[in-house]
Amino acid sequence: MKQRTFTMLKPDAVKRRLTGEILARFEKRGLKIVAAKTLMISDDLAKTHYGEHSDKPFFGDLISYITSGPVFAMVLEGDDVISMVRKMVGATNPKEAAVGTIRGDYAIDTGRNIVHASDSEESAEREINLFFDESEFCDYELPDEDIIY
Ligand code: RTP
Ligand code: MG
Repeated sequence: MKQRTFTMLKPDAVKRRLTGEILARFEKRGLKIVAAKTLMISDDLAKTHYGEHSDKPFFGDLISYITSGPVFAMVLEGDDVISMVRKMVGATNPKEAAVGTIRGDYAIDTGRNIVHASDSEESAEREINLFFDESEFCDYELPDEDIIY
């Protein structure tokens, strides 16, 4: 089932120059980047994006962290891409994330866990619409799609 998911490299990933390396993982897996941009997240956008955590004790730190520098936001497309990217990202606490996952390979601290990915179809639709306009999407065929699928 072809899906789209919202994925974001957090400020620590961008500052540590890991953008290319992490993008390469998604590309090599066969996922298609259909929209992407670097941006500074405003306080309002951060609070809306992470609204489900507004009553958690870590909410303030989470908002400060995600607005502390540029993020690299993207929409990835592929079969069952929502759960696939969550698996590639790994557990929220990088210390518990499996080696081979992005968090398991590049991060140590839950508060600096370098990547976000939508956790459900509802989240994906909400987050994609929050970060991207229709005009920012590219509709194209990859030449090796018949090899990957
Ligand atoms: P994300 O939304 O960023 O992809 O992360 P996630 O689904 O794996 O985890 P979630 O429960 O949605 O939490 C969002 C972010 O809040 C921070 N967090 N800190 N100190 C804590 O116990 C704690 N729990 C969560 C993390 O940065 C997490 O990515
Ligand atoms: Mg989450």
